[in-house]
Amino acid sequence: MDAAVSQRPSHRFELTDEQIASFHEDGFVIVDRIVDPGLASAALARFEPMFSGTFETGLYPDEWNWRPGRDDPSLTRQICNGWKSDRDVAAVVLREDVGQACATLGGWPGTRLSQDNVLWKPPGGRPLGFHQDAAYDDWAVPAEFVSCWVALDRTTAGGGTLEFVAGSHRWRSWGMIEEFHGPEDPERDLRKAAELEGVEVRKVAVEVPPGGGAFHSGRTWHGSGRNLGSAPRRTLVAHCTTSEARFSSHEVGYIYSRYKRFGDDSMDETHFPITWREDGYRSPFIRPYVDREIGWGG
Ligand SMILES: O=C(O)CCC(=O)C(=O)O
Repeated sequence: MDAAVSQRPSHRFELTDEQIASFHEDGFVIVDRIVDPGLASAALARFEPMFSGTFETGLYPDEWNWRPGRDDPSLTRQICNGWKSDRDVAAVVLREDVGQACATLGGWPGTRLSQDNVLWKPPGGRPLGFHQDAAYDDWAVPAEFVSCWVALDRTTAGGGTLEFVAGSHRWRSWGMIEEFHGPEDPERDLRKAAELEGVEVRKVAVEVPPGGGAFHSGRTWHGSGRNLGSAPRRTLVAHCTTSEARFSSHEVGYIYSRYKRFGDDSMDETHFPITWREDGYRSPFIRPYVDREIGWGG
């Protein structure tokens, strides 16, 4: 597919009132189509080269958590901020309509991308522990997320898809879980949190076609089980926060606080781009970058 054409999909995602109400009720909403399947398959084609270290823009991603030959093949492979390394990933996670939807759900004047995740759970791939995203974001103020999870393959309950715990966005904050990557018991912290709340866990699996997915709150418990199917489960996630977010003046995130300047708590749009704002603003580099008119930092 011509990359430049792939950046201009016909479909523009918009939330319905029912979807917004459902997000506030359950802490998530599942959607059959967020991006064009063509955009999803262009991003999918980048997984092999990225995980084996071929990065289209020349820049390494912020986190590259699985490499062939080095890491356990049964782990779920993860790259964070793949958008800096690859424009087909950027074309999904920097979308204006995704930014607008996250701002609507978060009640924000605009959206900033905090990080993306490029996730690849192979057949037999191990779980990701159930957690709340907000626990991983205390280096920012407010530590608030709305995330857009986009399936690039068809997802099924047995295929290790994402699962949400309905209503868990109303539970207390838990903090980081004991084991995130490949735990034997992915629900260990979740069970303790539910016991503290005195509630039953009601899990809902995200089963969607390529290009479909879900939006969830940073407070909603979620995770995923082993991939018992014969097909890989590959996903992009845009973890979004408010356009007003700033760095915490006292909490240091061991990766993302590297982008904080001394004596300045503002977030640089080069690393935390504004994808949509109610006054029409969007970080100016996004369009020419995604359309390949400029390279990284151009
Ligand atoms: O896709 C998964 O299994 C987990 C994704 C996740 O943790 C997230 O989207 O925040």
